[in-house]
Amino acid sequence: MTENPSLSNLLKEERRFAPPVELAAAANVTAEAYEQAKADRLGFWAEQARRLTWATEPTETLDWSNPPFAKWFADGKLNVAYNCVDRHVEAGHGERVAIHFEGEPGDSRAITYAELKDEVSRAAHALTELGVQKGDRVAVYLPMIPEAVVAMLACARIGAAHSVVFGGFSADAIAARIKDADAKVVITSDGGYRRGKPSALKPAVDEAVSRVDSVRHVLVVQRTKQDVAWTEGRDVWWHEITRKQSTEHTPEAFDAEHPLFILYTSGTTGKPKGILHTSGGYLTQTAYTHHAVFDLKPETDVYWCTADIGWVTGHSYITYGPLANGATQVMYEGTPDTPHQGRFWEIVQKYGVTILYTAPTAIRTFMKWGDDIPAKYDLSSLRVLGSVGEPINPEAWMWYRKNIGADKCPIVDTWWQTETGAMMIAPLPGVTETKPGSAQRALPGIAATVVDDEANEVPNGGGGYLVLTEPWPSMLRTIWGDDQRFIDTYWSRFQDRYFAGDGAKKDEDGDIWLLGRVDDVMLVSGHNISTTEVESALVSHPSVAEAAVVGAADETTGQAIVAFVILRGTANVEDEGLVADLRNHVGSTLGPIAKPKRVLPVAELPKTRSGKIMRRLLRDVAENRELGDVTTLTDSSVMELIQSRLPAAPSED
Ligand code: 6R9
Repeated sequence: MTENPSLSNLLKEERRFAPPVELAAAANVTAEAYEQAKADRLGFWAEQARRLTWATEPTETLDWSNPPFAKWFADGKLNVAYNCVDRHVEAGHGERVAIHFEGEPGDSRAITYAELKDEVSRAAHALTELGVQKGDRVAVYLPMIPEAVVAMLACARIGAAHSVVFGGFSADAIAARIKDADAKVVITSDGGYRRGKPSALKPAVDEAVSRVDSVRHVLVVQRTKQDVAWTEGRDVWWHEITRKQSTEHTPEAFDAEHPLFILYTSGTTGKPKGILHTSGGYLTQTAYTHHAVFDLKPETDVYWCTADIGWVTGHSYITYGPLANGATQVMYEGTPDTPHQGRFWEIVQKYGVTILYTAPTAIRTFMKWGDDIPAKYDLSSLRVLGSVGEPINPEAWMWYRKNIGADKCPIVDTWWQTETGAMMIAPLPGVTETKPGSAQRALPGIAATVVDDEANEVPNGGGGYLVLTEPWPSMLRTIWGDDQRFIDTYWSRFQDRYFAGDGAKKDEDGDIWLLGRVDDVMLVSGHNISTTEVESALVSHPSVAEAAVVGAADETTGQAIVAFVILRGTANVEDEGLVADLRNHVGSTLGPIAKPKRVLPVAELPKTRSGKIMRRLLRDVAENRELGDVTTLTDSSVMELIQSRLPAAPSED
């Protein structure tokens, strides 16, 4: 982004949706919160911290004497697991369901808060018996089963930091993460159910553990009952060791800054970064944002976040935020199309889900599958819809609102990162007049803005880099074992500001629109064009369900826009006129500068396990290079499919 410092602002969106009157009248958080936080930001967070139960109440809110190393609520002490479980039982809610588990094969299990307390206590004793102590690290490699939540809370309860690794990553990835964190114990399972069949997990752990020295025990949950290799003395069945433990366990209070977990993000280069989160500030912000942004009413709502536990969204909005708030939630093990493409909506109907939190990649997939599928189910229980993970294209937003939200549910598009720990920019469902495709404004107590190359704030209507200008309670504290990398990665591009890596623009009202990673921005004839805007223009064409665009080296324009599109169920791939039509559609929506040079219909796009499109790989394809690292792809055969289509793909101009 050097030739022209600001990002072009091409897309105009005029649609507006007021909050539902009833929701606004009873909303957990009103517009006053913005005023209150603006007048006294630290006082505001101190008040939110009081939503938690502290063994020692903090007197100091923020210590920012050694930036960028923050300490929040430093003299307070608490136990995170106690806050997520025990205190609800003590308050008389032991019979409330904490987790409605729905297995992929159709088995289900309801776990009350009282039962969760017993299970977490037993698991905590079991970890202690295996030699895990306060300050140790435990790696977790599990499918989406309740034991994943129990394992995380058991670690928190005894003051050990967990490091959850996606149950789909390779032995290499597990080994690298175990090594970096020096984990003593790994918690895994025999396998899990995915796409209608049991898939094994333990073999990858066995291989990883054989390459590292730190692991003393592997604790194995029995899920599928498939055969497993067994190392005597090292491997321990979860059900055998937990069965003999007491359900009484006294939680110890730890410092607010005691490490809670490490979660690795892949990053574009080099070794994965171990993002470190601590206890008091993290739990304060995850609990507050879950209460505010979803308007959670724990007595009546049924909440469902479809994320995997191996993603930060699973940490903050399945385990910690919802449980700290005493929510009843659904947890689903499998994929949205097993055994049929209506599985999600069947689950919404079965449990009467009121709040649904999912990702744009899922929404675009549902669009592709067709409107008739959700239409077969009763979705009338829904009242708030959330989105996270990528910019949501306005057309996908509209589809979500109409086909899932019956044109009445507010949509909260939540921008945040593994590093931020909790939501940072999002509408409030009882306050904000929403705009399709915009995350809108920083939440109360959060300071975000958009700056140009020289760190000057851009005016309304301008585009540039998204930065956070004040520390926040759930911020990462460092990169595990590498303070210098923490400083270099996040705090050196702009002085005293956290740079998130994302491009963004402000509209005429000052609302924020995320424009994708700045590494992906395309430079076409001297204009910085965001991938998001071109993709959104393509998705606004009735034939397109999903699009990914990249800039490929071009002799005349510097870079040329290459678009990969997935067509909707009804569109015909062989339709000769369609490609020209799509190019013209983008030209008329955004202007001629944004017209893709090539449009390639494909069946699938390369995505990470959390559903983000990997444009880097598409750039390799578009520039006829050998593919870079594909290990974090959900399905590596996707790239072969795309490459095989290339020679035949029509090229324009
Ligand atoms: C929570 C999560 C972080 C990156 C982030 C941005 C993208 C997430 C978004 C969004 C636009 C949203 N992102 N939410 N972009 N609108 N609502 O996804 O964490 O996996 O660390 O990814 O995801 O690019 O920088 P993580």
